[in-house]
Amino acid sequence: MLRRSYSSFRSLVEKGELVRVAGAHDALGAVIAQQAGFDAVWSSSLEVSAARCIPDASLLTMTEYLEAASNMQKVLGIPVIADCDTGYGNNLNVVHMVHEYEAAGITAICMEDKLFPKLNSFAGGGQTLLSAEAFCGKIQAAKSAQATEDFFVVARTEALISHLSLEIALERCHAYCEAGADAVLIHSKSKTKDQVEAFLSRWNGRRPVVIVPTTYPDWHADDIAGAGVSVVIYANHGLRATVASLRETFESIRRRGDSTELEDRIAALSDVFELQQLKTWQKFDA
Ligand code: SPV
Ligand code: MG
Repeated sequence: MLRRSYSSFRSLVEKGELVRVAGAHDALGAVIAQQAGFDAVWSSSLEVSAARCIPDASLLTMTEYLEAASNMQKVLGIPVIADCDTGYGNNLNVVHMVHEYEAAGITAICMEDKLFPKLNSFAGGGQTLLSAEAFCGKIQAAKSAQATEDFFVVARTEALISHLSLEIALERCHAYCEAGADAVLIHSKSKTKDQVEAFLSRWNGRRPVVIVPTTYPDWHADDIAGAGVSVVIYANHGLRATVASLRETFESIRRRGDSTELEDRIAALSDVFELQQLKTWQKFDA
């Protein structure tokens, strides 16, 4: 079967177990994440823009991000959650975005409360946020635009990233839930889990919480689940692994003048053919 059916992101969250998500920028990375046993794939703005060697700074258009997410979803048997940055404009852009993503079979999106154009959370010192009121308007626009009950909207606050207080982060997230968000993402660039743990200890639990433990990588998934997190996103590990592996591979071939040293460490072509579902395709030619 070339196209696989998949459950919605909402149905995963509603199971009540920690949903583990891996970031990707293309179908290949997404399928490898699925093979590793991840529950869903994060179509990451950082990864998608890095794959083009341009900054994660609202440079690509909605259509380009949608194409990346859709290319992943087409070959997956697990749902994609699409990183939709700030929603690509105002409330009208958000409505258009939800129409387009939902029509492409994407069952979950995430929007963040930065001002357009945004910059990646780990680049620069923290940005000015959109007012909570205006971001609530975007959430309402997104929720009113969805065609199916299942469509899932994650509201992400960058309050802690922008050095605002825990109180403000909590206040914003509570307001986003009032506006209809299906979950909140509390992002942090702290070197420890403490900030996020403090948030969780004061969260009212009305909606699931999503985290992205890039800068606090030592928090084990079991403990993350125990702390009350519903979704954990390993947002950029695939991209970073790709960079390291390509570099090692190309440098070795250049240095040695042949590729024998690498042959055991790089994927066999048969592995690549399997990822391409070559045998299934060949049946059409039988
Ligand atoms: C992404 O992966 O694009 C994210 C997460 O939004 S972060 O890079 O931490 O901003
Ligand atoms: Mg992003």
